[in-house]
Amino acid sequence: MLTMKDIVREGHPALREVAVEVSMPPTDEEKKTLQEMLEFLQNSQDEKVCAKYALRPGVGLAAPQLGIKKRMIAVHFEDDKGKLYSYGLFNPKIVSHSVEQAYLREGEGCLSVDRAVEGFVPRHARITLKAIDLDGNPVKLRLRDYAAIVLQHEVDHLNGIMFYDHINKENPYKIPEDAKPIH
Ligand code: UDB
Ligand code: ZN
Repeated sequence: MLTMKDIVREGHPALREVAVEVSMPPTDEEKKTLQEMLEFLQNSQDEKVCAKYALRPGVGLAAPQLGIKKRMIAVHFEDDKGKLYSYGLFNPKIVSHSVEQAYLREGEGCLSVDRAVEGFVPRHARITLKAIDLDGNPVKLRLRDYAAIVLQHEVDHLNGIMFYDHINKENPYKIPEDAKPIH
């Protein structure tokens, strides 16, 4: 199983590179890696497993965070309505997004960042994302608010972008234009 030791931290070059598309169909190894990424998130949210292996409770993970420069992400979380988003996704692509923005009141963190970084991270409030799921089926997800933010954070990792790249340098707590706070 994957643990925090498998996650690369700031300074690792994979976090700043553009990851390459996975050619379809994925290899067994690619599928296994993506499955393990999803399992890491599930384990990290299980109180017992989390404590035993000292995991940080994660809601999303991108392959570059394992030092793997491939376009694969996993997410596992519930939205405020209790709807579960649990996916391993190949080649996710944001095909459209709202003009309206959203940001987490608490700011963001990252499994690859071992320090607190203060400030609001402006994101699109709504996105439509296309990808191939773990079963090889094309999926089209319409996401809003928290779900949209998590998926944008993970897709950013595939493009070498860290959450703090989006924070206003002069005033980290400047409210982004046309943005609503989440949570
Ligand atoms: C996270 N977890 O996984 F509201 F049960 C963050 C970390 C960096 C704090 C571990 C998180 O937000 N957990 C969480 C939140 C809840 C309820 C709950 C658990 N990520 C994923 C990441 O780094 N992916 O690359 C950071 C998030 C910040 C905004 C979106 C992703
Ligand atoms: Zn991250």
